[in-house]
Amino acid sequence: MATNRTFTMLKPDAVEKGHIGAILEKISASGFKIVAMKLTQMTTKDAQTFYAIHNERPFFADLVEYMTRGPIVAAVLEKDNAVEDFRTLIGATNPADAADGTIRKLFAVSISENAVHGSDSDENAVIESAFHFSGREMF
Ligand code: IDP
Repeated sequence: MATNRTFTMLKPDAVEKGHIGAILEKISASGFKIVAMKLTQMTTKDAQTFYAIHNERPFFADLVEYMTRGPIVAAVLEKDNAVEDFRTLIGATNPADAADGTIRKLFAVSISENAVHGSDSDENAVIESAFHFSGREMF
């Protein structure tokens, strides 16, 4: 059964470019309620653990370097069908393939620096939320 929460990060490129406000506005306007949020920076070990599923991929070292180079906004979002609806809102991994109006189409630089993360399953939403937030930080 689908849960009603997903996990997101506004990635270092989006924060560097000053897009936090615009992206959060789009998330809120799309019906997501923020139930946890913070500005934080991942360590190398954090990023290697968070993206462990990609550790054999050729882009893994660059991904870890990118995700640790500056602050991110981590947040937990609530909405019916949150995981699927948020993946639709952010668009395809490669902004060149992302639909018009999606967050990646509007704000991403490239397939690697693609502005925003969204959990790809309910199970991962729970794991990723717990990676960044304690129970008392989620409302
Ligand atoms: P997703 O973020 O759309 O779920 P994943 O395949 O899980 O996409 O990849 C995780 C992240 O790794 C992407 O968001 C992107 O930052 C990076 N990435 C994925 N594929 C590539 C690639 O082919 N080259 C460089 N970076 C990539």
